[in-house]
Formats: sequence, structure tokens, C-alpha cells
Amino acid sequence: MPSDLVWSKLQELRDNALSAIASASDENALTTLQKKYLGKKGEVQAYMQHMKELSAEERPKLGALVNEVRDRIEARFAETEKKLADARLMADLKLRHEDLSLPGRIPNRGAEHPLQETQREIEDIFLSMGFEIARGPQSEWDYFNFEALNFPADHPARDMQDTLMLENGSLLRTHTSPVQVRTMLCYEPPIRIIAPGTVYRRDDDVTHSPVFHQIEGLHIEKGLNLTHLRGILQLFAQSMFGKDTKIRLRPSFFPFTEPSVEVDIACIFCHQKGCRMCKGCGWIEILGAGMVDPNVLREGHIDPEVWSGWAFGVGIERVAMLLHGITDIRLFFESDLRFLSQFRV
Ligand code: 2U9
Repeated sequence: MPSDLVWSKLQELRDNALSAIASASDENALTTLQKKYLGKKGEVQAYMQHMKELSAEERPKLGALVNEVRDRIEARFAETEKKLADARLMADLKLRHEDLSLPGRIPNRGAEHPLQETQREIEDIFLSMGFEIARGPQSEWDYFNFEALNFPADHPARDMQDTLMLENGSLLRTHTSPVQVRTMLCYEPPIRIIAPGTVYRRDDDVTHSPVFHQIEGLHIEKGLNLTHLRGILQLFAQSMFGKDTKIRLRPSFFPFTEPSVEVDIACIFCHQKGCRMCKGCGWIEILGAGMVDPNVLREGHIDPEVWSGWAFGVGIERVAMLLHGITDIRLFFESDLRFLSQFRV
């Protein structure tokens, strides 16, 4: 074929192909056309056959022209493919009666429960000071919950009025302290742990729930005294309630600590001017603590002549109630979205 004829035939092929592709009615027709024009045995490729009929200087020109025609056809395929896909989507949407001009439905966003958030914040403070998290069972033996913790046999907490007993002779732990007893028995000192978890007591009013949550801490090391306890609890109170928070230690009594203290923070609501939250006295109780009783260390196979320890216990609900100004503990357990959605960040 003379070269002029090759050029014009090739251009004709290009124009035919471009208009055939543009008017393809669906994706199947498009596949057929793709094979017809761009397949290995397709019409564009066939022009390469004419190479040998051409002179040496015409050959690269034909090559370039064939490439250009193929690129144009490929581009038209891509455009048409997208046009057909969009049209199919629109048709589908029409069939499903979807109106894209309607405003979207915003899904309900979840959030961390305020108790979970408070627990995590307390954990983070102690983790940053080198404490590790320890956990244990919620059904416990009397030994780990009371006996090892120096509770006398006739202590009222051991009574069924105060503790939920299970049928197999075990009980629902009334504090997370059994976790510390188990840790002392399993690990050599020094020990630096916090024990967060659910605990159970026969209590039910606006500030007490039969199921609540605690974090207890235990630090056993040589030479510890009440000033170490005070320092750590001061840091805890400042991290939790603000860097200017003052604390105060008052003498108290727990069977497992000697001496025992109750720890107050200067009222975060009235700054000690006196209000309903601090009952006018300027201080709010947040936790109990003390030096671990030598009897308790001995139960944990730790020699009180060599090691000393301090411990504390804090109610997570109590901290969360103070942080958010909540006066009824039951709100935490009712799963009412009007309450919970207020904590979304
Ligand atoms: C071991 C030794 C000592 C943990 C302690 C308290 C004081 C305390 C209460 C706070 C509010 C319980 O949730 S609450 O009602 N806890 O006052 N807890 S010292 O002492 C321990 C624990 C384990 C082996």
C-alpha cells in the first residue's frame, strides 16, 4: 500500500474508532470494541504489518503515528468507561430511590464512659511514676480478702450484712487488696503496683453502689515512711485535680495499715471558702492510705524488719463525681444517653 494511503486509512480508522467508542451503549459493547481495535489481532496492530512496505525514513513515522492513534483510542476508552460507570451508578441510585440532595444522616458517635476515663487517667499517673498494673479474681477467698489483711474474726465487714457471699464459700471481693496479697506472695520486693478493678459491698444510696470500682496502690521498698506516701499522693492529687491542689492527712484506722490516714484535698469547688460540696469545712476526703501493717507484710512472706511499705485505696466513682460535680452515683450505671453524651469530647 502506498504510504499516503496508509496515513489516510489510519486516520480513518482512528476517527471511526473514536466515534464508535464514544457511542458504546454499555460496558459489554466497550469490551468488544477494545478487542476489535486494540487487541493483539486488532485493527491498530494490523497497521504494523505495513512497516516492511515502507522506506527506512517512513518507517519511524508510521510507528509514531500508530502509537499516537493507539494513545488517543486508549484515552477515549478510559473516558467512556468512566462515563458508563457513572451512568450505571446514577441509574442504580435512581432505582433505589436515593436522593443525593438530602442531608446525610450523622451516625451517633461513641465515647469513653466517664468511669473508664477516670480509671485510665489515674492509671496513667501511676504508670508514669513506675508503678505496674496488677489484676486478680473478683470472687475471692476469705483468706485473701480479710484474713491476710489483718481483719479480726469478728470484724463487721466479714458479716453477711456487709459482704456478698457466694454459695461455694467464697465471696465477692470488697476491695482490690487481695490482688496486693497475691502479688506479695508471687513476687519478691521491691514491689510497686496499682490494682484497679470492680468491687462489691452491700451498700446502696446516692453515694454508694453495691458494685463500684477502686484503684489501690502498694509500694514496698527498704526505708519507706509516711513522707514517701505523702509525696506520691500529693503528686497524684495535683495531676488529677490541678497543679495547685493542696492535700491534708488525717489520722484514721484500717486493719491493714498502721498508721492509717485519710487524705483530703482542699475544696476544688470553693477554694476553701466553704460550700455544699465540702460541707463548709474547705476540705474534701478523696482516699484512705497508710503504712502496711507488719502483720500484713508477714502474711505476704515479706520480712517487716527489712522492708516497709505504704498503700492507698481510692474509689474511682468518688473521683469521677468530684471531677464532674456529679451528686448521684447511680447515673454511672443507668446507661442513659442524656447523661453519658455530656462526656463526649
Ligand atoms: C495491702 C496492704 C494495704 C489499701 C488501702 C485504703 C487505705 C482505703 C478505701 C478508699 C475508698 C476503700 O474505695 S474505698 O471505699 N480504701 O481507705 N485502702 S489503705 O491498703 C492495703 C491494701 C493491700 C496488702
